[in-house]
Amino acid sequence: MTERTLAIIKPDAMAKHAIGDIIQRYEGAGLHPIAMKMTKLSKEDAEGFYAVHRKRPFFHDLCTYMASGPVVVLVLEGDNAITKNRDLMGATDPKKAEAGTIRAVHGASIEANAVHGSDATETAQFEMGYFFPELK
Ligand code: IDP
Ligand code: MG
Repeated sequence: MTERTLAIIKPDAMAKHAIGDIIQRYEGAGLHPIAMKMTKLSKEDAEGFYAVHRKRPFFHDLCTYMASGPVVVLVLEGDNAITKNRDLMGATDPKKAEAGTIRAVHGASIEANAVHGSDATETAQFEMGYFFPELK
């Protein structure tokens, strides 16, 4: 089933100049960017995006980190895009991520873990609307 998912290349991956490598991995897996922008989130932007995590102990640090440098935000389209991207990303903690996944290759820590990917249909809808309200 053709699906769309939201991905973010996070500040740590941007700082190590991994945009090209990460997008190549998306395209190689059949996840095609249909919308993309480079931007710098404000703390408030990050808080709105991660609102579902507002009660978690790492919420404040996470939002500060996400606002610490530029990011690339993309909508990826492809067959089973949500699950496929989660598989490509690897586990949240890069130390536990399967070898060859984006987080295993590029992630620095459980917080600075290179990429975001939507985890379900509803969250993908919310996240795509958050950054690309014009997308239909
Ligand atoms: P996910 O990105 O793999 O879906 P979530 O549990 O949704 O993981 O957490 C969102 C983001 O919050 C993670 O990608 C990571 O940047 C950060 N995070 C998650 N767990 C921790 C933690 O235990 N300490 C610090 N940051 C965390
Ligand atoms: Mg998540």
